[in-house]
Amino acid sequence: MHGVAIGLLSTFAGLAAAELIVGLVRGANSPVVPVGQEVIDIVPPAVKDLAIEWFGTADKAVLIMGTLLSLAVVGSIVGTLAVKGNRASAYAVTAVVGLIGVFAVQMRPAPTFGKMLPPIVGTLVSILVIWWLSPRDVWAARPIDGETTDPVVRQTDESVAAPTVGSLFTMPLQRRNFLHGASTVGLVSVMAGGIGRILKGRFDVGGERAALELPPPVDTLAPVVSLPDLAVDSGTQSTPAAMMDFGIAGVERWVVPNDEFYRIDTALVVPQVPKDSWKLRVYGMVDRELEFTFADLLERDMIERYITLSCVSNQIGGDLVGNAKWQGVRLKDLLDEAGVQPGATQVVSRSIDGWNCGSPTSAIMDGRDAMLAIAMNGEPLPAEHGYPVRMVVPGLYGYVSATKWVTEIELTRWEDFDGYWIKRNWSKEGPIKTMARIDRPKGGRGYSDNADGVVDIAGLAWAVHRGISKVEVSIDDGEWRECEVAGVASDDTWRQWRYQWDKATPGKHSVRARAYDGAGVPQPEEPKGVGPDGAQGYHRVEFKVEAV
Ligand SMILES: Nc1nc2c(c(=O)[nH]1)N[C@H]1C(S)=C(S)[C@@H](COP(=O)(O)O)O[C@H]1N2
Ligand SMILES: [Mo]
Repeated sequence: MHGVAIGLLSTFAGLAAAELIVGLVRGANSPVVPVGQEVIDIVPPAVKDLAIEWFGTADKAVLIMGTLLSLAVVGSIVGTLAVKGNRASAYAVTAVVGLIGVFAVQMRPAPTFGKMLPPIVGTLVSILVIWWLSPRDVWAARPIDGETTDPVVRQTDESVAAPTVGSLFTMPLQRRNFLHGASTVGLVSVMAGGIGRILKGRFDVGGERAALELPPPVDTLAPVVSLPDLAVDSGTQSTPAAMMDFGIAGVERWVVPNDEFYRIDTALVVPQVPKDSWKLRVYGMVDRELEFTFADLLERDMIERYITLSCVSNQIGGDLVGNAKWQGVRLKDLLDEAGVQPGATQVVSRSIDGWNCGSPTSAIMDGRDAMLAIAMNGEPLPAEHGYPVRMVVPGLYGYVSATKWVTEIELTRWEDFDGYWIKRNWSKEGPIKTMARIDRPKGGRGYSDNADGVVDIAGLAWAVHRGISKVEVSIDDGEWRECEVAGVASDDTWRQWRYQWDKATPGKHSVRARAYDGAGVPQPEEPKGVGPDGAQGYHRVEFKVEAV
């Protein structure tokens, strides 16, 4: 027990010391971050998919907890070694754990000495704590079997009599010393860690982001409105978005607010990239290499577009999809300036966090609104959505196009490079599939609608960049009925749809929905999971109508 206590304390003290360094050195992270990050990148795709399936977006928290737990276990072993008189091996194991931390930093993009300091200092502090707390002279401290301590001391110091006292520390003075030392270590650690946490706040981009003034876009796309009468549901909304939004309760809004927008990335901690340190390099198969600062970017003509983003991992009926208003610089303009060479069929984009992806050059140069975005829904990009600059390419899943915290664009051949997820068995091409989602009624047992014979069936449909021409629903597997569709700003956004079922009868029912893209091609019916190129099939919801 005593050894475990020493081990856990030394681990805690090491992590706390590391945290203090994190507060002092920009770009440094707690050792659990690079180690966890390496685990993310190294584990076989099957394990990764399983983790996502089990834990969903909590997978990162689970990974951090797992890493901390492993450290605690190793720490306990180390502490036990130390009290057993095997201090040399205790130090050695601690040093090896520390080296793993340093090694992990080395494996991450742009390793610097500063980034290696947290594991180095943390390890040294751990060793120091083990040395300080473990018994100096094991043999002297070991009591003879059956020997009792001074009864007078027992009466005055209750803790001595506690049954948890290890056999090594039955001597009152030593035990009191240990408790004193342990609480000192605990207290100092909590303080160091706390100070580190507070200091770390300095490196957040929240402040500069709030102060950033966006230049007005020179080119905004006027929403194309084709809405029938919305008197019933749209209420008093007056923004253009209101014409795209039926305003039906339970249906995702046409524009998803930033703080509710889905977030998917491999980053264990959100990269904090100060805009003044940001640079973008355009290189590879181009006539002229280019380099841009954030200020350069702000001086360029900007477009503003509504574009729907989707994750390839979105299940049928899932919510890893959203529509936002993006503002940025057209990628085609930049690439034209650089001069794309013939044969450069792939645009590889890389993030400051090491993540990367490849998009077909054609998808970026064919006139669609592919952009380097700096703003989302009228605000600078939130840090978790790529501040200060990210890519957005209408019509491609995020994993092959939407690089956040982007700092490099390389033109290369399609066959010469495979992006992060392609190496992990996802399809090299990732056009977003046509999909209809039913948001209302919500599925599951016990659903009831206000059953005056009318049930509002409604949701969203997308075939990003191809547009949505028609949505149909089938109730109780009956005939397909055409839905009413809301307006859209362009073919690059999803579209709300609704169907008022006015012959609803009490009892259990089901509804399926299917969408047709702009060319009139219906989404495939055959159900298929998310791998390797996105889910397909009809969304089906079962619900119950209650009599009133
Ligand atoms: N740097 C970085 N960019 C990334 C990713 C990532 O893991 N790292 N994930 C991509 C994926 S898979 C998706 S679906 C989108 C999600 O963007 P969002 O989090 O802003 O919704 O970001 C893309 N850009
Ligand atoms: Mo994704």
